[in-house]
Amino acid sequence: MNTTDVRRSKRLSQVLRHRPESVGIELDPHGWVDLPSLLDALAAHGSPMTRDDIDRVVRGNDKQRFEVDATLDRIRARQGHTVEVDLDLTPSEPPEVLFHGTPRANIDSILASGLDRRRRHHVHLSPDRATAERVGARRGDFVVFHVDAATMHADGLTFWRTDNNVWLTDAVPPNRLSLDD
Ligand code: HQG
Repeated sequence: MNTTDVRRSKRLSQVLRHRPESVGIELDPHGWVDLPSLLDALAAHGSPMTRDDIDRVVRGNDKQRFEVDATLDRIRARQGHTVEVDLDLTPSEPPEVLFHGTPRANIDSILASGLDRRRRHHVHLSPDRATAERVGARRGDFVVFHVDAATMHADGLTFWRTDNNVWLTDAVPPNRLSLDD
């Protein structure tokens, strides 16, 4: 994606996950907004985009962050919201181990109290180490935790997998975490 499309993608993330009111729209209870209204709202608030721009950003997105429903001509973010939405995710059985990349400065706090969801709806976990490294590296020096998802699942804790292969859970207790060597 070129830098203009990256900027468009970030603007869409901000509107569809965090601040729909910044362009005067509301998401429906499942996070959707119809595309003509979104285009009008973006244009009215200084971020004009064409339908082609949106389609290109959705298709070219490195993490497939957005989902377009062609039948109803609407769009939503697949996950990562801070506004209240119900994504209708189906609980799934996780792989034995999941991964979480985080700034090195968080180690002590995470080992003491586990992972919590902070401002998001869920704790986000990665299916492989390389993805967790990319998540951690967003904020500089990082570490990767292994999450004993199999035991958590056996303990009755729920996991959901998004369509773009992010694993979500409510919290990870400290005794189910270990630091990668
Ligand atoms: C940390 C991006 C101290 C947690 C990424 C993380 C991901 C604690 C930060 C997705 C803690 C929250 C999510 C505790 C959690 N003590 N620190 N007890 N519990 N934390 O951004 O997982 O580009 O909300 O380790 O690629 O970093 O937006 O979560 O460092 O997939 O699509 O609190 O966001 O995807 O940070 O990232 P975030 P995250 P997008």
